[in-house]
Amino acid sequence: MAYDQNNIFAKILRGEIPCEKVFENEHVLAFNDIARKAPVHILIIPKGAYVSSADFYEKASADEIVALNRAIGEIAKEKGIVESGYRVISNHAAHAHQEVPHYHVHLLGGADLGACFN
Ligand code: DGP
Repeated sequence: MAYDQNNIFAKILRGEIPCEKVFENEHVLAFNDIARKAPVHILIIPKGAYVSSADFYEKASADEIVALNRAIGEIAKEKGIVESGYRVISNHAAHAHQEVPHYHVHLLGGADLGACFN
């Protein structure tokens, strides 16, 4: 699937649409999810143009991959949810109901999220 430059997260990255930014560095932007599913619900995205996790892990540089994964831990620490716990989810394509075709990770926490699989 080709990257769509008009997807909503591309517009956020270009500053065309506002977001509640919680973290930013050279490779990564993170902001609150507009449809919050937990007290902490943050979307962590690479600044590069990657459609989904398969695309990102195939094409991104090691620096980009490390930066995104390290940002998850840094934000969790900043939000004070490392001890209580958190969940990291990334939806890839149709069966996972990925809505926005720019790779993103959901960081959820701040309350008991229930069991993921049972
Ligand atoms: P997914 O199904 O994994 O592609 O989830 C996309 C998430 O993006 C969903 O939880 C809602 C969120 N979202 C969609 N549009 C916007 C937006 O304009 N701003 C923000 N902050 N979040 C958005």
